[in-house]
Amino acid sequence: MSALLVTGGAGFIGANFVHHVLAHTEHTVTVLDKLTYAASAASLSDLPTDRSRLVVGDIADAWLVDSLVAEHDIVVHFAAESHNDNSLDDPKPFLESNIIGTYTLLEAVRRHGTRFHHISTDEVYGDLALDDPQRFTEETPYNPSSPYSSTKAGSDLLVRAWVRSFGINATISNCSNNYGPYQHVEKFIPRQITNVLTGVRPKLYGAGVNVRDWIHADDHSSAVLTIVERGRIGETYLIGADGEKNNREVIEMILEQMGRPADAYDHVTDRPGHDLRYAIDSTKLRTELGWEPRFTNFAEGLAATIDWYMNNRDWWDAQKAAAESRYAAQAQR
Ligand code: NAD
Ligand code: TDX
Repeated sequence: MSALLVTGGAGFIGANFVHHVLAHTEHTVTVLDKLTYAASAASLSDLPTDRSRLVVGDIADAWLVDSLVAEHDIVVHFAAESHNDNSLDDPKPFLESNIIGTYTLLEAVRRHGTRFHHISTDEVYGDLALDDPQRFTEETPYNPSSPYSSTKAGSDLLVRAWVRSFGINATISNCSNNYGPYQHVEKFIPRQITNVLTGVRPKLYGAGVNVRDWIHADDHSSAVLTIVERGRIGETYLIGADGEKNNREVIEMILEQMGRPADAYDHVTDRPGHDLRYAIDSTKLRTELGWEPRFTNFAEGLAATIDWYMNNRDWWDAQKAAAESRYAAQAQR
């Protein structure tokens, strides 16, 4: 049994991870989260209070971070500004949270000798051509495209440098696109589901040929827990579940599953610098640590996700209007 400090645990993937850890282990969990627009304390409202608590605060607050790290065995670091479109509009919070915030945590785990796991993204590798037979591996050179992905790449490199220079006990994982419950409605899949539920036509950027490699957030959680428990210190593990789909296919699946005509969507202005394709080769994680995804049927995982948004309108109603007004201010997307 360990005491986990989970940064960003009131966000999408962090909340799924906290639920996963409390359901499948004896660990206790402290969430450190600034509760930005992307967070939802409601995602944590049904947790056992004897094994979990929420501390509202900033990962860039060195005093707070030091005192919390001192009380915990393991830090699992999800907190970040996470949305590419917002990073094109205003990059500064991405530097503050993703770079300075990660630096602040690294200095604290260095002082206290604490085990640290850093959550990152496949976007640090840039993008692939549609017909490229290669997928990203742990050896792929970094080539990020957006302000968001460049700050995540920077944070990964800080972790690697702190491992090599100061010998901290850290691992890194880079995962592909997640879907599932508790995802903010600014993101592609919940945006389209909630568009349909509010009588708005789904919005596809450009031609919609861009490919994302989808993984259910619960599979991301089980992979992170596996790496936290058995990963080799200093190593990077790629997490993916062989879920490549282009955006048009996904929008058509959502419309069909929600009983609408498959072509009842609009093409809107493309994202500047829009990455074409992501694809993960997760052989290292599977062979070295024996991890396997559980949600291997995307249509079933998507149907369960649609059900979750249909049954939890209170969770997303307030964030929907705010997210759409941000989009309205960003080049008609
Ligand atoms: P999210 O935006 O839903 O949640 C991020 C959380 O971090 C929020 O609760 C927010 O309040 C918190 N946060 C942000 N800045 C903070 C700060 N300075 N101090 C304390 N808390 C702060 O993001 P997500 O989609 O859950 O992503 C979580 C992590 O996983 C990120 O590091 C992201 O880069 C990574 N990731 C995401 C995906 C994906 O598909 N969403 C895929 C791969 C990796
Ligand atoms: O309305 C939309 N229409 C659309 O076509 C939105 C919001 C998105 N898209 C497209 C853009 C992307 O090709 O859908 C795809 C997915 O978009 P996002 O949900 O914004 O995700 P993406 O940019 O791929 O990044 C996500 O995966 C990697 C997460 O937001 C990142 O945090 C993670 O690192």
